[in-house]
Amino acid sequence: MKSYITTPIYYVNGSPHIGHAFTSVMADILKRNREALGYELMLSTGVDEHGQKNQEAAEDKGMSVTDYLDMRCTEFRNVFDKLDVTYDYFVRTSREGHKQAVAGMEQSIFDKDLIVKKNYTGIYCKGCEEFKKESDLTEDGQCALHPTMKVEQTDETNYFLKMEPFRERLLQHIADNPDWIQPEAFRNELTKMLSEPLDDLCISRPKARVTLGIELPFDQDFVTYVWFDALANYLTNIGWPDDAGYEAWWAECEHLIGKDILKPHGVYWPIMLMAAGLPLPKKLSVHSHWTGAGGVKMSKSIGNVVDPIEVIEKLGVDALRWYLARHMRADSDSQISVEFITQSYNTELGNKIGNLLSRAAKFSKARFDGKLPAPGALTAEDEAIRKAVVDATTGMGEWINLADIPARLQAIITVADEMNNYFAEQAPWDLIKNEETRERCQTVIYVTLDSLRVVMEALLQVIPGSAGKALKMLNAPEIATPWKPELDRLKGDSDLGEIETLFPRVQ
Ligand code: ME8
Repeated sequence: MKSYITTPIYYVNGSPHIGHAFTSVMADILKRNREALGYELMLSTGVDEHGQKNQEAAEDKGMSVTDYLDMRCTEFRNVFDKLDVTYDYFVRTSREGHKQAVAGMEQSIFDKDLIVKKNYTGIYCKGCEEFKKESDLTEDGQCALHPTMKVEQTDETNYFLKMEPFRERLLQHIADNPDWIQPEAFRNELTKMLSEPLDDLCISRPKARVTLGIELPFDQDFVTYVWFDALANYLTNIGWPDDAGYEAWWAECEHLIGKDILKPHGVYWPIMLMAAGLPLPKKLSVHSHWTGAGGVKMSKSIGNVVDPIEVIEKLGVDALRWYLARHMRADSDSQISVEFITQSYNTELGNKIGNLLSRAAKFSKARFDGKLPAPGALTAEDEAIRKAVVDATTGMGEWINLADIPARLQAIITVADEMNNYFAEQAPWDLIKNEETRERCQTVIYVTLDSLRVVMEALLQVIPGSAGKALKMLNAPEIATPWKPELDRLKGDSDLGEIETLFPRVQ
């Protein structure tokens, strides 16, 4: 069983930001989920190195294009490493093999007479790297997504891919495969985009304007349009066209994308694939955006930008991973700020999970000779909390869709509340005082720590560093694959590891 998960490849005209961190972390969570289920995984993430805005960013820094791209590439890799994103393949579109494969794809489509050369007059947004229609622009004539970048009037001869011959077929594919694009709101949006005839897609840029790109195989005065080049990464990463192994991965490919790039992934890419005679990806999982507090777009001038590295340095990587996973919404925007992240870290991870672990584990070590005691007979309360923990974590042992992530974590937080109530009600600190209730105390401690072990095993998919540490403290055995919540895997009367505070409180 294979699963191939992709993230967008990010433009390198600036440093990696929270949006980039987000999609790659979600991809990593889905990867860890599939791995827990026993799948063989391929996760690709990386950078989109061509196009006009990257070229201009290098010029602005006064660097050679190659040095600039290398610098940014290292920066993105470092951030993903710090985020514990376990990518299997880091994409660079400047790679020679990628460039040759893209040119091959273009030539094959050209040979089918699906690419035409013509003059085009229109408006170009460098931010989107796309031609715009008047109707796409704001009242003052700018791109709604990149209002400060200033659209440009262009009058150029270019090469265009015919799109309209494939529109009906794509609509049919969406109708026949209702899960092909999720969530539903974006399926509807895509269907709407496809409800009217499609303009031909400009797939070239004259070298007179843009040099940073892949030369067209059939006309050396042009480079390939950055989107045509970038989208093809999903195939070239897995060895298309030469490596026979690519087909098995491609058949299981799921793209994770933000709503801003729905059109390239929902319209251009499937049509490019159809034109090249290739099958479509298995799935397109779309998410909405993060905004600053109050729903305001993040911007340097407002000062509400959340920098992933600053958050990691202040609160640790798992505070960030947790917030992103727990508070994301696939079909509506969500808000993020350092304050919100701190709050969710302190109250959810710290108070509800970390504290219970350190209280119960420290108590156990202090009162039972450094050990986890063996349980006695279980009461109805013990059985109830154990069942609740299994129920709440079962979802992490099943296939998770991007949009499901927050609900699965909400279930864990709810059960953590119940575990805290159980612990408070059973009051092991009272039970230890009498010889007659000592065994009952052992049982409560065992049930609490074994339940926490189940929770931590489930959380390995989301906050692997902290959950791994917790499992070490508990001296838990290796987890089995496929994973599912299983009780009583901690051995009674066994040594506990060193207990540290998992989520130290941050003001
Ligand atoms: O579009 N909230 O690159 P890009 C959540 N190179 N996610 C966000 C976000 C936000 N506020 N802002 C950005 C490109 N993202 C192309 C892609 S793929 C073949 C080529 C994330 O650097 C989200 O995943 O503009 C979005 O789709 C992506 O970053 C855009 O990154």
